[in-house]
Amino acid sequence: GPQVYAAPGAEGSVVSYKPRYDHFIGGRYVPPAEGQYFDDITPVTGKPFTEMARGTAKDVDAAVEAGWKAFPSWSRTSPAERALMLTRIADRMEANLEAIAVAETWENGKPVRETLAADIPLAIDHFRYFAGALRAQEGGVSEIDHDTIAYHFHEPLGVVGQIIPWNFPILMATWKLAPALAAGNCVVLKPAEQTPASIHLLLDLIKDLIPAGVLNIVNGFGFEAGAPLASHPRIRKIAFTGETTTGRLIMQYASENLIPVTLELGGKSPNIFFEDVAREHDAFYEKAQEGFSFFALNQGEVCTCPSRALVAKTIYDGFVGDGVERVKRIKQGNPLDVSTMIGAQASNDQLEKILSYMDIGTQGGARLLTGGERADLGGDLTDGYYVQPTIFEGTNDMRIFQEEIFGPVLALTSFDGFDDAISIANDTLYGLGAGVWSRDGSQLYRAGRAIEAGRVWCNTYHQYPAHAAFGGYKQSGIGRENHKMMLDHYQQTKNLLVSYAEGPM
Ligand code: TXE
Repeated sequence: GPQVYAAPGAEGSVVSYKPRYDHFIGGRYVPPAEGQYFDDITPVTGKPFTEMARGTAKDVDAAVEAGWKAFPSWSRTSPAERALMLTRIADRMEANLEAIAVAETWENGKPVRETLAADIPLAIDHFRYFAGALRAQEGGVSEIDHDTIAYHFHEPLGVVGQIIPWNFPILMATWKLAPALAAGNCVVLKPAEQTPASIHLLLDLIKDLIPAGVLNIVNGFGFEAGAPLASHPRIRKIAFTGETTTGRLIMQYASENLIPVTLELGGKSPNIFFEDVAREHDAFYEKAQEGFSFFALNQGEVCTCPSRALVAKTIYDGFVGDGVERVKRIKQGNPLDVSTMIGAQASNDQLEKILSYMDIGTQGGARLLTGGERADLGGDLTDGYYVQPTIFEGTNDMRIFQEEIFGPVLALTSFDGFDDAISIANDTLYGLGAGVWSRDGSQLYRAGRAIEAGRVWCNTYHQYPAHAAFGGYKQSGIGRENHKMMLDHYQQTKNLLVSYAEGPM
């Protein structure tokens, strides 16, 4: 590929958008019932580039209806047939990798080197993984007595609702779509209002592979389109990724209909560096330094962002000094340039939220070690939403250590011994991710088991393979994503209890 991809709309771009996108319902594009559209803005330049149908309850009704119409025949397809569809989707995505990656970058502001190497390949693999997992799934048979048998079948739930965020638009859609479709459900998906376009670009590439009504997409805002979906009396499950406060609402809506909910919510993940990390300045030390700088990956807009670093007191000055130098070298620039390492925040709201936390940090008594401001990259990028990677030093009781900022802002502190590290790590409402770094396997194990989080990376960070379970403890959520266990989240168990006895019971 080129060094700098052409911006969509410019000559030579691998992406071309339609001027407007409608909802996708029952296998075709349908204009919004209320006739309203809203602008989709690229964070790269801060300018609108296409417009989206603004969904309301009427559109959601039509989409749920279309799902139920498709469900009887879709739910009776064989696992082999559904797995084949998923692998075909994966193949189609792979053949169009560059276009999807550039679209995702344009939509979200993240560097194209990541969308090319991580976001889109991970999404592709996710479809392949669930195709395989489905083929390998088995039911159960047990003997109640010699003439009586209990069969356990997996059955799909029906039409399910899925509401996704803007930080990994395609990957988050894939995490929800692949298991739901594999399991034989029909889906109504609502993309985040900040980032709907890349999902529509993907849809255009794959829609001929999916039977009409099996996948329906309603665009729009949280209260206008998301709430009617999550509270719709005819959906059988709601899956949500977003803010913890919104997650509470989703659970309330779902309680009206008594449907299952999976929630993937916020985090304030600790990244712990034990003393022995700095024993030598070798390749392992470099790897740990890289792990320290990962708070800025994806501009910090990751639910598992290692946004709190805990460094052993005895190595603090040297390790942090090296870490700050490394963070200063993170190359910020045009997200479409393949050498860029940090791009733009996804929206103006997010930019403002992050900048407000710079003040909250300073006013709360934290010490700024690097960054702390909006980055002006000049030219077309001047109005884009760029923030410098930032490190604050302070204590775990400060707001910047307790509240999810969702930006490239690290809250850094020290600890004195193993127990202190664990107690600081667990002193949070959240429990999504964590990192532990040590040369001592037993220390890693003990720390990993003691931290209250659904995913603890040991001597690594920010890896998201399809076959490792992902999800939150405490207020970070309910349920899991990834891993074949997800099929269970999208299925119910049918038990047939059969008597083969020929005589009386
Ligand atoms: O989230 P929302 P926002 C965190 C992060 C970020 C903050 C705010 O800290 O700064 O949340 O982001 C839909 N009924 N995370 O406001 O509102 C909405 O349209 C139904 C962490 O964007 O939770 C979008 O599709 N749906 C996070 C989705 O919910 C509703 C990822 C997420 O939006 C709704 C994103 C309602 N009442 C933000 N209100 C993570 N953990 O990965 C909103 N939505």
